Amino acid sequence: MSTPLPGFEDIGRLRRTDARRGAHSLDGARELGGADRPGGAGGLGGREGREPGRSAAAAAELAGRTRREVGPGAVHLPHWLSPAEQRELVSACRDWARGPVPIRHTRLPRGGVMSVQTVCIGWHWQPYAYRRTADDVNGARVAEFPDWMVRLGRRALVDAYQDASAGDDYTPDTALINFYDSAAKLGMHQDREERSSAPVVSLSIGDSCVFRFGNTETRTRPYTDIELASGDLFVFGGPSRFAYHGVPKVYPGTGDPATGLTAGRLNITMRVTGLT
Ligand code: MD3
Ligand code: FE
Repeated sequence: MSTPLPGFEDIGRLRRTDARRGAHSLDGARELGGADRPGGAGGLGGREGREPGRSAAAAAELAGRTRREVGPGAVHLPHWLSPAEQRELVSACRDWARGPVPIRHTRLPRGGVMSVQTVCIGWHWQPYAYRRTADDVNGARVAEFPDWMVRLGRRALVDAYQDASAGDDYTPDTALINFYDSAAKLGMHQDREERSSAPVVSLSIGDSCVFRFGNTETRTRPYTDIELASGDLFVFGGPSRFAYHGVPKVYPGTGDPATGLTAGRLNITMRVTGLT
């Protein structure tokens, strides 16, 4: 289970970008890519990695990848993150993967080990509770949850729910950063350790995967399988917040190395713990 971290192998050589204070470059996201987003002004494209003249929204439309409400309060917004935002997030996650709490395969209480590797910020999730220190790793206090990520989460709710005030009361205080190598999977589960029913914001970067969105009653059918690709946003609010979900498969080699991830899949989920 001691898989190296494909795409994260140069962790030790990267400078710490999260040490920067104040404005984060992800705050410039509206200028970088806002016009390409659903609900945006409808840009003429020109962003890297795409044919000139075709915006991300137009490309998504052609590929059948457009905003979709998968269940009540569950909204999938393909191509939400620009290539520049994806690179920034990969860089920030690489810094967090180094410490203060190193990324690791979470050990389960009954002896199992997760194939996914996880690092937490804000609060440390350890099956099945949140705490400030990573007592199952190195005992260190986790990195602070940055303000720029709060703002990113608010923007996610505005765009997903197409409501300019949807993010006003949203203050996520933890994120689980999951890294999937080509063999990693996540079984069907609910996220119930948070003492809040605020939405979960999920961002995917790197290889595509099958995301299985189930129901609130059982970990089995009925469920909907959705392909999540690099740059996709998924927001889980309302009744969908407590639905079973999982990741049965990653498609190796489908990510663009320009994100900074040469292999594997990165998923960031922001949450409100309701803890103080
Ligand atoms: C729906 N992560 O970290 S993201 C997790 O891709 C987790 O790494 C998956 O499930 C991943 O707990 C799925 C989508 C997601 C995350 C949290 C949810 C969907 C959710 C919580 C409630 C409902
Ligand atoms: Fe989950």
